[in-house]
Amino acid sequence: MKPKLTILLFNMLALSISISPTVYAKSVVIINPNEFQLSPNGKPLELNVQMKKGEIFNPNLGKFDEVELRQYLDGNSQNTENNSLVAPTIRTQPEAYLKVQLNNKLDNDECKKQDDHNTPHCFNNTNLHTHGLAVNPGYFKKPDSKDTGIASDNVFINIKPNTSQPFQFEIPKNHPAGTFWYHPHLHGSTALQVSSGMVGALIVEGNRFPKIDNNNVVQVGDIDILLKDTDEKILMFQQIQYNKNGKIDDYSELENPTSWAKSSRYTSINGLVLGKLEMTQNKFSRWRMIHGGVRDTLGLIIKELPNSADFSDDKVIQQCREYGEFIDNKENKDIEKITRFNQLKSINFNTFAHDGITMAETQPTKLSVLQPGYRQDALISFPTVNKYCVFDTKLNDKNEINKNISNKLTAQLSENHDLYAKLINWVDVKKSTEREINIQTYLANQAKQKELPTQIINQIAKNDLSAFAPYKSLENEQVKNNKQELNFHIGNGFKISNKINDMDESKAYTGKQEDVRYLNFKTTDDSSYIDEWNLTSTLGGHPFHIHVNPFQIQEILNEKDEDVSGNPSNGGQYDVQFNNLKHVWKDTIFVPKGYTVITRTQYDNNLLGDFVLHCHILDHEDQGMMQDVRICDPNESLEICKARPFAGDTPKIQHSHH
Ligand SMILES: [Cu+2]
Repeated sequence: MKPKLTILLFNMLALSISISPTVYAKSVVIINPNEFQLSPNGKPLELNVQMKKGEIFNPNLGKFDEVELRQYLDGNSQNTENNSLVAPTIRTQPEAYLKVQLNNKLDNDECKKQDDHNTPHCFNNTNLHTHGLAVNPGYFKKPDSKDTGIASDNVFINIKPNTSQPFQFEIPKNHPAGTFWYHPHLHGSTALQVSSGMVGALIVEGNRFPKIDNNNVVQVGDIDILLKDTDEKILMFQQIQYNKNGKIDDYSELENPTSWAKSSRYTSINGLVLGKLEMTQNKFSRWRMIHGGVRDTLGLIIKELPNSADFSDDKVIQQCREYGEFIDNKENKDIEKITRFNQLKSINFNTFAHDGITMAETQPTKLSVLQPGYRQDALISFPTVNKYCVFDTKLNDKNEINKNISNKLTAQLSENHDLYAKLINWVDVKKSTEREINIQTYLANQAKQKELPTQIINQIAKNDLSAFAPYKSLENEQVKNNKQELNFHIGNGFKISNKINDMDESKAYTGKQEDVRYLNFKTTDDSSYIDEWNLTSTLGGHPFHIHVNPFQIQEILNEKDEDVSGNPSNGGQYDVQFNNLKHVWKDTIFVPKGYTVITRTQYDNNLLGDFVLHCHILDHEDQGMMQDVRICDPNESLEICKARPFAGDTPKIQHSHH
């Protein structure tokens, strides 16, 4: 029997469309989440997991919904007033030992292990994953110690209610500075906990200056050097799910592709729906955007609301919604409203980092596509004191996790852009005397102030940020002969195959050692340790994520085998989602059905061990779209590497504590 999901995917049901809000949001200002204060005496951060009451604005009903959800809280904070449904930000730096004590204070619900571990279960058990950090995936343990040990980024441990677990993340000296995030990752309860808002920013802050010798950059620096005096917005996008009682207990509320869309809920930022973001005219802010939601694609676009400088908050929200949230589809096109929407001026995202990794250039873009797990860092400035609407526009179906089968408002805007525009938040711009400058001039000015070498200042002025891009390109490297292949498939479960475009040998997660994917072992036929991966999907689109080691995009081939990762203004093939990703480093990449995503990776030999790769639609992951991987010692053969027990079965000592 085919699962219900498959039937739903093929039955594009026409559901009724409703838009009749009479009351709009209270004016709520989006502020950065609270931050953990790092203890000077090296004591760990106290990260509590507990139920917490809060409220979320519901634009469809024009009222706040009372909720009670699993949340991360700062165990040392006296701030009980704060009811924002987002976890505190962790800020750390290269070479730091980030210590966290995770205290699971959820009720002991005496969960029983399911017969099938791919049936979601044990929603009060948890653990902790540092998404995107290149850190040890295992345990630290003193050889003479009898206790369980101190965990690093180990997603196999199970922290039960009323227990605590110490973590220590050793951030390597060469770790990139950037925007990462943390969330629970226990197979079975990941989606439900992340859907409750258990997501926090994890920022690695760098202070390294680029070094030059004989006009060559011999050591890259951190872009943070240039942005020390720049305003920073941490924007955690969440898709917080809850039932009519404001709770989330039943997994069936998550598990099919229509659930989020049908709920008509809005993506929140730092726990706020339709919040107000405060900016200053012509002053760049660094937006650290994190997609911490479970299952909705974001296509962000910022539009200027004409003559709106004196609008009240309510009027801004009302007007933004009128501009963007109109009913439109293939059968029923409202050309007038489409034209009106398109004529609104757009603001550029000057994106300079994907998934926390600084690129060799800033990329101006009007549309910022964020899939679950993605991060983007962008510099944004607003030229007028008008108000601005930030919309989530509807992309065409193959680029979206949720197909056009719900009462989400849709608008077919052009052949290439099957867009609709749902308001996410809006921007209030404070008047200033600053003059408008372009992004290259802004960054070059910052570099001058920091007294960087003239050569680097000149590079920055020409949009060359290679002095700040941490990884060397693998595009010209020799790769291993045996390519890594992976296919996502849905059919009698949520599955992965080790062959591209293959359904027959695809498997749901087994957790068995025989199904571990071994990487990085010594082979006789070549000397290269660089892996090339080919990623495909035979049903739906899935964000591929692998822990610990990021990868570099080489090519993204569409259904016609055209590479769409290039730049269309230099003759590249247009693609709404994948343009300009060629040779960009990421840790999560969307794989639509029919596409082939080709990446390269060089595993960090200081971070050997056992971890996972998976689909970042987290309810897919909980139901089996996950695979165990082991990074072998490059000096050992596959046979020797295979002989060691897998961490998922028996936690083992990875690394001695030092
Ligand atoms: Cu998936």
